[in-house]
Amino acid sequence: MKLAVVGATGLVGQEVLKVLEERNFPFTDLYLVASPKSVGQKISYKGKEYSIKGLEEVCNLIPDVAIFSAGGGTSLEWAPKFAEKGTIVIDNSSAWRMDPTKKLVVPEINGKEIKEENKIIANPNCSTIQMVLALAPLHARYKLKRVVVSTYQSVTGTGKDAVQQMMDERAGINGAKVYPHPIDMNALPHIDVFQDNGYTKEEMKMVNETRKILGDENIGVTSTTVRVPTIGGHSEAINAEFYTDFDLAEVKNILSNTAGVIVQDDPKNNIYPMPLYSKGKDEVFVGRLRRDESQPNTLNMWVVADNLRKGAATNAVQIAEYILEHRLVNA
Ligand code: 2RA
Repeated sequence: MKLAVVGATGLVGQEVLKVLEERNFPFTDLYLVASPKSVGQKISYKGKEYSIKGLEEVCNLIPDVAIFSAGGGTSLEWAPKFAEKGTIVIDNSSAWRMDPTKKLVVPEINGKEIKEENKIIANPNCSTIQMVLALAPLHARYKLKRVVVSTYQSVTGTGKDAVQQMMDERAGINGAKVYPHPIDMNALPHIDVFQDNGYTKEEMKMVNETRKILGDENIGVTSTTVRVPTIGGHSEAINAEFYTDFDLAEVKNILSNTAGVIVQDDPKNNIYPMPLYSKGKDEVFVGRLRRDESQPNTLNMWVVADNLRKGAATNAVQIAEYILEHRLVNA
């Protein structure tokens, strides 16, 4: 099995390498790809040095699987070229997510949708992944009617320069500028670009991707996404209305028995999920479970996950593991 990691020097690419190492992902060859200015530089993986290569060179080496975390433009141009040669591309960008011919996969929810002919598989947006992982088992039991979500998203979701901007501001240095406003000691209700309907692209990702992954176009979803000066992960306040009523103890039990979800819900002892403690973890943490007392069949919860892990790298590696386990790759 020949594996390529495209965008190997970025925050997500670096996390992909960590996850591959931790999970002892089985490959015979590893090709690391980054922008032309990084070609020839070395990256160490499990004590071995790998030289960074260019896209064309690695495309011609025909890896069995390529995990792309290099932005939408690179994916739009190069994923089809890799796929044409027979490589399965697992793509972290938003380029292919809403393409009706492409699967949008969270393996625990809809891994079964992946078929041998799917050569480009889309990894959902980070804020969507953690939300749907918590909602999917509740949707299966009580059927979702409407979701209202507000996010508190880590600067790591923007990339290295955004982390630098926050750190520079904290140190009083006039340095990196990624956001249109200061981010430290601030909250920006602005993630990705604004659309004609007044929502940001990030907000519409949460609407459209949720419906596609859960396979139900009738679920109402509305979202406000906010960047906050945190690093460990994204947090979400989710208000979920169901068609049927639920028992809170049963909700807790369902979530506690959901693969990839950890319930941290003991408010009397100040136990609830926090981004500081989700950093480097693969699970999605759920807490503050309570009834919305303003209307029937409605649940409030607080969901936190490391956006670079389950929100990106871990989910992508899990897709690669799924296609290996189910022999959907000719390696
Ligand atoms: C963010 N959702 O946090 C993005 C990263 N894919 O900005």
